[in-house]
Amino acid sequence: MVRIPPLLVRLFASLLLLSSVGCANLLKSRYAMDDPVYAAKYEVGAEKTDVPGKVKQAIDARFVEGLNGKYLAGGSQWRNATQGLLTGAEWGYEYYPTSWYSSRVGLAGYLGPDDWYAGLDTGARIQLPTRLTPFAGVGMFNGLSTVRADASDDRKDNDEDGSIDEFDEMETNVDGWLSTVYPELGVHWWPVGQARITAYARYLISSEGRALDDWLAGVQFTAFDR
Ligand SMILES: [Ca+2]
Ligand SMILES: [Ca+2]
Repeated sequence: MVRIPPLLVRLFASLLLLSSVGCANLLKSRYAMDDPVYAAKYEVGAEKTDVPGKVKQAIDARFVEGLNGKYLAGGSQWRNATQGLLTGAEWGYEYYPTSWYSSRVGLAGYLGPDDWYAGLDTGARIQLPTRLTPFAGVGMFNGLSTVRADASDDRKDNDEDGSIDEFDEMETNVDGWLSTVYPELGVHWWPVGQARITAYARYLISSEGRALDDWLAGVQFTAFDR
């Protein structure tokens, strides 16, 4: 029987809880009362008949200034060069010095059929200070990468299967240092005041040349605090 790590169970449980809270919260105009700054501002909610007031408290996300939190993201990257799909995860930290700008730093690792890479990802994003907002960002990745190469002609049993230089033998080589920079576009949504769900697409520009540029799409969940 496959054992599921307790951390994954906890994470899944909190996501479920968040989504149910988030769904119930969709009907509330004061959606971010779990955040002290928002709660102080909208302690007295708008009257039922005050439609502009209701709308304002339903979309206002200026309170995010000063929030910081940990995030977990999962993504997929299409690698044109090998016609392979890499999947990976990122774990990091994001901070809002202002309500319209955030910066982040995290560890990222991606694995595909022919190669993998892992390292440090940093980025910055600008957005509207609203509950649902598009954003634009830039980021940078620096780390190690590997590549799978043909090894059927080097007189070694590279894959240790007992036969040397069989027809489709491959070996994995550490490629060395990989750096990519990327523009990023996406959407942020705050189901509650101290949690954010983000979807993004990045165009990775590789230090290894334009033939290795890739598209990456992902979803990020961030739990904030102040
Ligand atoms: Ca072999
Ligand atoms: Ca070989």
